[in-house]
Amino acid sequence: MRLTLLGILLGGLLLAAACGGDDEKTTATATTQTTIGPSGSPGAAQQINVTVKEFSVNPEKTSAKAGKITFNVENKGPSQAHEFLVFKTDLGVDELPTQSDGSLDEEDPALEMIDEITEFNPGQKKSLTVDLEAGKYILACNRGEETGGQVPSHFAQGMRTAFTVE
Ligand SMILES: [Cu+2]
Repeated sequence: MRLTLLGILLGGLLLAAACGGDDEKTTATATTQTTIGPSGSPGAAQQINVTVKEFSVNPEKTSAKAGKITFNVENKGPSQAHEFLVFKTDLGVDELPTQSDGSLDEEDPALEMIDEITEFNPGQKKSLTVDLEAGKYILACNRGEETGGQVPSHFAQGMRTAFTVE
């Protein structure tokens, strides 16, 4: 009964959004999110501090509850810029697909790219908020640093760690 009513309500909102002008559309969208959003305080993300450095990715916790998660990532260097990638995959942290230089093959279908913080310098802090469903994830840096014509991958040198969402 309640589901049916909800369906009618949502249908009405969608209809209103489709027929209305921009103002009405905005209102309808906000109402819908309030109705069907996750329980608990909306918008409150779990905060997880992470440090990245040469060469590791170190979250203060290796698991979180499904929903919004904010990774507060600090680059502790000491000397190199790092990035922060969030991938969803069923593969273990040591069985991930790599390219010939040892870097993570980000295009592999076994990986689902969620989001990233692009390269940032030692001493800097950046935050990334993602909405994660239950599953297995990888937190990684996949930067290469040119050295004598080679590009040793940060990923290959250990900048990867498993993260579980329950
Ligand atoms: Cu790195």
